[in-house]
Amino acid sequence: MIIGSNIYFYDHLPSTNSEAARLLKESSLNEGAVICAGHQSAGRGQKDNKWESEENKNLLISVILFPEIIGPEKQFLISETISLGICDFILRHTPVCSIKWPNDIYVNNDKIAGVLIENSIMADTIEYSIAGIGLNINQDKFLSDAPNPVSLRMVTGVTYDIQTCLNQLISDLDIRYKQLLSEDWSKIRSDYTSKLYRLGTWNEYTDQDGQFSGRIESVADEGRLNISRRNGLIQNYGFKEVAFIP
Ligand code: BT5
Repeated sequence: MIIGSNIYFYDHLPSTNSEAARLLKESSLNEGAVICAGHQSAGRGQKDNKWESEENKNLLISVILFPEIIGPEKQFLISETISLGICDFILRHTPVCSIKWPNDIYVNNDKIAGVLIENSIMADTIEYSIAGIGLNINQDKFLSDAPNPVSLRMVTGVTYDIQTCLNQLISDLDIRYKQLLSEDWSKIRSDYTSKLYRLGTWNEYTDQDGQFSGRIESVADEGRLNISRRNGLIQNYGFKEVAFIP
């Protein structure tokens, strides 16, 4: 086992990703170390976004990776690998799970988990990658302005043992990470594509030119999203260049 080789538990932290970065600077951490918190006072999403989580109800973890064989130009593979591991975990408990590009995890039209990957890039290599995961397990009420949160308990009606869920998630992430290390990248890419939220169906989006009707076709190697238009043209988008209209 690589992921979960060491697990560090904290009752409270500002953010597991921030703590992981601090520990990486101060001490040596093994690859696969997992920083885990019962509560975060400053859980982070992309840019200035925040992550809401009621104390001891959910999974809040950061995984330390040293993915030496992945060059910076292939870093989206790390996102794909982590998203797939989370999906594998959710699919143990409920039959539907998809990945809203680039790395929100959905059950039906609701967000059950978010991923914040922070890579440190030195010259031509990824020095380390911190994969932060917030996964809603037993929370029933969300108090932030999150538009569509959902938890596993809200989906299935079951109350889960958080420690058991952590062990299952770690095991599922470990399997996917080994797939990445064995350079089974076409499998990772095809599994990721096949799980894309809204793949192959017509939906509404907005880009810098306004609203349009589009169909998600695929994700390019570097992680850009290919969306076709009614006129047959395919356009590709980077992160934040296109928004999904509910
Ligand atoms: C994410 O960002 O979805 C990545 C969240 C990663 C959180 C984990 S927790 C452990 C680790 N340590 C950290 O400090 N962070 C990571 P983004 O795509 O920017 O989405 C954030 C948005 O999701 C917010 O602005 C809300 O709209 C919504 N949101 C917040 N909390 C949510 C929740 N619990 N469930 C569903 N949606 C939520």
